[in-house]
Amino acid sequence: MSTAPSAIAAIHAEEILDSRGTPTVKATVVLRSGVHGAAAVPSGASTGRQEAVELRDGDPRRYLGKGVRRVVAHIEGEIAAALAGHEVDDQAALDAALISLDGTPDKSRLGANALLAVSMAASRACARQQRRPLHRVLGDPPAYRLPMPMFNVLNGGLHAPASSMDFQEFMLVPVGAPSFREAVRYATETYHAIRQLLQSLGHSIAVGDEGGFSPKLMGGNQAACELMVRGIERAGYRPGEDLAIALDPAASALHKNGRYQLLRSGNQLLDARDMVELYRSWVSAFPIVSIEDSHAEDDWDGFVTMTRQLGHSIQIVGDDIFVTNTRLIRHGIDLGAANAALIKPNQIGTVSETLAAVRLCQTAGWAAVISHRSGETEDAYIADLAVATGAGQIKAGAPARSERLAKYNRLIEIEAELGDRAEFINPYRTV
Ligand code: 2PG
Ligand code: MG
Repeated sequence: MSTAPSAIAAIHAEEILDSRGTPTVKATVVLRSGVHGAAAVPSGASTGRQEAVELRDGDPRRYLGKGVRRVVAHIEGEIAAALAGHEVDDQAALDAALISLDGTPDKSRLGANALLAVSMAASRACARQQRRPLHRVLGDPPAYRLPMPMFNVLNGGLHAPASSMDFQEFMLVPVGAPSFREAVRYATETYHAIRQLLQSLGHSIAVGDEGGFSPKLMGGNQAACELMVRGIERAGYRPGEDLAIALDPAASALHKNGRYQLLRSGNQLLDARDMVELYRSWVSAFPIVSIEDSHAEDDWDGFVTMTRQLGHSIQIVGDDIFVTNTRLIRHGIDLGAANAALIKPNQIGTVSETLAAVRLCQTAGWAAVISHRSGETEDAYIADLAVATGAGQIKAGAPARSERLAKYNRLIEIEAELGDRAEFINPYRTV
């Protein structure tokens, strides 16, 4: 047990609420120096089956069974006792201790939410102790690249059940912007243009879980892409050159009995190859640069076909199929099942494993897209993570709602802090 200033003296936890009004956990790591660091864990709705386990109380008398008092107890009890005296400078050792303390392959005993909250809070405490920004502590060597943002401006699927879109996310990608700050402006002006278009057409401007509009458009998914293009033009930008489109159909949620059911788009029933053909037609009709979860999490063949057919022209991202797990990403690399992975810290449960997933992608020549969850908090941890890893891409929802803006605003701050050293590159030119 170390008595160094950077050794852990105490760990506290709190049951707080996420952006959907669902409980989540926040941990605070206190060092012997008196410095402390806190972090809150997000929560998904369209989760992959192989994600690390998000532990909940299951007590129907509180928060519909979704309370996390057991997680709080695990952090303040077993975890705090085991980590007392651990130095936060060595994140890998700290995370290894958390993983072995839990002792299960899916972190189901103590909860991935318990482990991740502590893992992230410890790295924040470390940054504070070293008086360095979080991205400098997570990134070694120092990284200066700001990520290309993907703004989810039309929400469908599980994030907006009443909308007319089966597909979950229609995102604006400001590929022509010269800086992160300008990227935010391009996308936000377009978001407002889309709002005006919806209003002028008499549609609802209610938003889904990630702040994107969730209207009932005639023509479902395709109409959403058309609306994106019209919005880009109305805002005075050039589709494809200034702003492109990225999609997350989140196809696991559409896959039933071996078929993809597009119930909101004229009741279509498609197989994996039909889906590829649908995407192919869209890629030629719309300025699409990236498609995530084009197929379901267990449809490896569908992903391989998709990558063979379209992987040379666009980015194919795996989310539910890889769940930020190096074992699954490696399998995907071997099969050629994608050319990019979505990276969500709470899918795997510690900071070190998240960093390893990004590194694996980078070594294989894949892209890595750092991502929020649909249930978020004001914690902007992923903004620093995106810069630290040099991942080059982030998705954090619409340019609206504070839990989304916290990430974008933090990146604006980091860009300013980096000054002339900051880099902002269009990552799709190389795909
Ligand atoms: C996704 C995410 C984030 P959720 O599918 O990529 O947008 O959604 O957090 O609900 O899994
Ligand atoms: Mg996804």
